[in-house]
Amino acid sequence: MTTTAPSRATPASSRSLQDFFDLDTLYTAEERMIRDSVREFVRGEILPHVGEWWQEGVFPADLPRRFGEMGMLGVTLPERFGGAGASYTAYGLLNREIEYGDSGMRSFVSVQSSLVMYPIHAYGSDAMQETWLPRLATGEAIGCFALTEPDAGSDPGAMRTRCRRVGSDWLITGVKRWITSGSRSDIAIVWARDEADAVVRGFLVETDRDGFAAVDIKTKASMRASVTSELYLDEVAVPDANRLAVEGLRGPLSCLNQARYGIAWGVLGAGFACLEEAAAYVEDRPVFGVPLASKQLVQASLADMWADLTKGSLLAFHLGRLKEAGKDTPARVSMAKRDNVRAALAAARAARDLLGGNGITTEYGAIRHMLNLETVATYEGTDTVHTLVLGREITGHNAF
Ligand code: TGC
Repeated sequence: MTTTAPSRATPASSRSLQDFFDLDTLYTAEERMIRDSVREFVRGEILPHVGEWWQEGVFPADLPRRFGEMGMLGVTLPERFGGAGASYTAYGLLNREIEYGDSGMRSFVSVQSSLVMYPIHAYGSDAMQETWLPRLATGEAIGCFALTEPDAGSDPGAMRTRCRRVGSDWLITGVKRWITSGSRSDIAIVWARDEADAVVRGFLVETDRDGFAAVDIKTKASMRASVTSELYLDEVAVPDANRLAVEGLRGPLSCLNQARYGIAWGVLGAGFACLEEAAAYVEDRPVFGVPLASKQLVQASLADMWADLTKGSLLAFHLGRLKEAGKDTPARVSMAKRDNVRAALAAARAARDLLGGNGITTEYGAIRHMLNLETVATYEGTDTVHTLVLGREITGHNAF
C-alpha cells in the first residue's frame, strides 16, 4: 500500500490573520494611511532593535522625536496644536501598530497623547496649550502623568500628595510612583489634594522647578524598553496659572478613560505579533517527523488565540466609532480594556508555550510581549478594578 502526504490548504496570510472580518473596508482612507505609515515605521525601525533594547533596559532618547516626525503624538488633536485632527479609530490603529512592536513604545505614545496632551487640551488655559501642545506633538518636549503613589494605585482617592495655596502660588508635596517617562519629562501633570478643602486638583508642573526630583525604577522584569520612575515633590511651587480647570477625581479618571481606550486597541498588536510568530514557528519546527503545525493541539491553541484577538478587534473598532459619537462610557471602556488585555496576554502565553525552549529567549517576541502585558493588565485599572466596574454596571452595587 502506498501512502501520500496529506494535502495542505493555503494558510492565512498575515493580513488576513489580522483582519479576518474585513474591518479594513470600514476604515476611512486617512485611517488606513495612518495605520500603514506606523506599520512601516514599526517594522523598519522598532522591530529590528527592540529585543536588544528590552534586554538592555533602554528606551532610546531619539525615539520621541522620531514618533513626533511620524505624527504619532496627539494625533486626534487639532492641527494648530500639532495634531492631525484624526479620528479615535485612527488613534486606536496607531496604538495597535506600535504595540505590535512593543508595549513600552505604546506606553510612551499613550502617556504623551492621552495623559498629558489630552488634559492640557481639555482642561488647560490657552497659554498652556499654546506653549506646550506643539512641542509635545513634535516630541521636543516630553510629559508624564503623576497620579499613582506608592500606597495609592487602584484607589487614587487615597493619594497623600497635598497642595496648598500660598498667595498666587501653590505648593505641592508628595511622592508618585510607576510614572512612565518620569525622569525624561519636561512637564508632569500632577494630581494633589487641596489641604484647605480636600478637593483633588491637577497642575502642570515643569520638572526643572526647585523641589522636583525623579528616580528610575531599575528592577523591572517587564516594560524594560520603557522609562518608569518615582517622582518626589518637596514643596514645589507653581503659579495658579498652572492649575488645570477641573476638580475632583473626575479629572484624572477622564484622562485614564482616554488611555484605557488606546490600550484596548494597542494590546491587539502585541497579541497578533505573538500569533503570527507562533504560526510561523510551528510550520518550520518539526516534531516526530512532521511540522508542529500539523498537530491538533497546536492548531487548537492557534485557533483560540485567533478567535479571541479577532473578537477583540471587532470590539475595539465598534468602541472607536462609539467614542467618535461621544458614547464611550467608562464601563464600555473598562470591558474593552479588560477583555482585550486578557486576550493578548493569553495569546502571548500560548505563543511562548508553542515556541518551547526558544520561547524563553528575547530572540523571539513572545516572552517580551508576555512580560510586558503583565504590566498592561495591571496599570490604568487592574483586571480586578475593571471587573468590578462591570459588576457595578450590572448590579448597581459598588463592590470596591
Ligand atoms: P468615584 O470616586 O465614585 O468617582 C469619582 C469621579 O470620577 C468619575 N469617574 C470617571 N470619569 C471619567 N472616566 C472614568 N473612567 C471615570 N470613573 C469615574 C465619577 O463619575 C466621579 O465623577 P463626579 O463628577 O461625580 O465626582 O470613583 P468611582 O467609584 O467611580 O471609581 C472607582 C474606581 C476604582 C473605578 C476608580 O477609582 C479607578 O478607576 N481606579 C483605578 C485607578 C487607576 O487606573 N490607576 C492607575 C493609574 S495609571 C498608572 O498606573 C500609572 S500612570 C500611567 C503611566 O505613567 O504609565
